[in-house]
Amino acid sequence: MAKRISLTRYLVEQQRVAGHIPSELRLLLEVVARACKSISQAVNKGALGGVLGSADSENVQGEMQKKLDIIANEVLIEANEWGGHLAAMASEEMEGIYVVPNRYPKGEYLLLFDPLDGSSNIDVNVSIGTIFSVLKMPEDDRGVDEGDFLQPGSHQVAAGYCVYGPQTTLVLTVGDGVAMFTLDREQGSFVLTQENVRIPEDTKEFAINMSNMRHWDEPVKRYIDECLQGKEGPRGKDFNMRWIASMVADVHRIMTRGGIFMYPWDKREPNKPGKLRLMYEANPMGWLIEQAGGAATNGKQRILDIQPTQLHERVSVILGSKNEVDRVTSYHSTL
Ligand code: AHM
Ligand code: MG
Repeated sequence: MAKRISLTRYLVEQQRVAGHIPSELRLLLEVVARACKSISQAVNKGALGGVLGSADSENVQGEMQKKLDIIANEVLIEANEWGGHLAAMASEEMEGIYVVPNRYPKGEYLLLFDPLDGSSNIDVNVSIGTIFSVLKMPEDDRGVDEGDFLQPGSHQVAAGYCVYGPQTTLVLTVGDGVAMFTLDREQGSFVLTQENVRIPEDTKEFAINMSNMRHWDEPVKRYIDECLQGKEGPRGKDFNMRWIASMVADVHRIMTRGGIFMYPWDKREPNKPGKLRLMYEANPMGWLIEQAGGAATNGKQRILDIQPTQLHERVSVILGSKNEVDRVTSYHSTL
């Protein structure tokens, strides 16, 4: 029987053999994975756990929160605040940063998360997930504040997501490629199921919310229009479309078989740069995609090079198979 490699062993080897991560970061990632296991359990219980439905509150973005959004946020905070690895946390569901209380030791890392991405899919039993990103405190910084989080995605030291679908799968990078772990529910542990994930450079599958078509900018319209023309059009091949409306699930499909995902800027709210959040969604996903050989841009610039100016900043997102992302990006410079 093939040897099973647990997440713990994988991380220990990343630390000891490969020298990629310090022990503090390894422990932090173990805690995040443990929190994801608890969230997975709550998600699985669904109506039996009384966790479905709205919470009658709004988050900082003015979106209605679901009960599970709040539960997942609390699970991540409670799991991570006492371990001594973190200085502070930031979440899509909290207005300001959460500084580790003085009663606990403080570490040198900053954790950012979207506790439950794809909230609109919770009640209809479609895959949802947790997205996380880890940064280091700037050197010689004495007290932690919001400004410490405003680092470009290229500064991330770890990033990942956990998708709660037919299987619970944790996908992780510490800058040495992408590894996938599947939750073994009987054993209660994540087991390595794929290493060195590679996204094919070409694809015949795109993911975008087509109902927004009339609001798109010209470059995105041109790209999708060419895909829709199929074999008879300039691309000379037929394209397939998928849109799950959970970024985690759409990105997971791309990690598995390639594709391009877009949530571009559109004219509905011209002053907003997009729907998705740079720090909790685009940066961690962008780094994972790049680590698997794909690309991630906002149409004009590599996502990971964007200097954030606000914690809850939004961004236009185009990511996935490299040649397709390069094509859409080139349309932005020629139109
Ligand atoms: P959320 O973080 O509030 O769940 O919103 C982000 C989600 C993404 O997961 C998904 O790609 C997108 O919103 C779907 O948006 P739409 O419903 O406009 O298609
Ligand atoms: Mg989200």
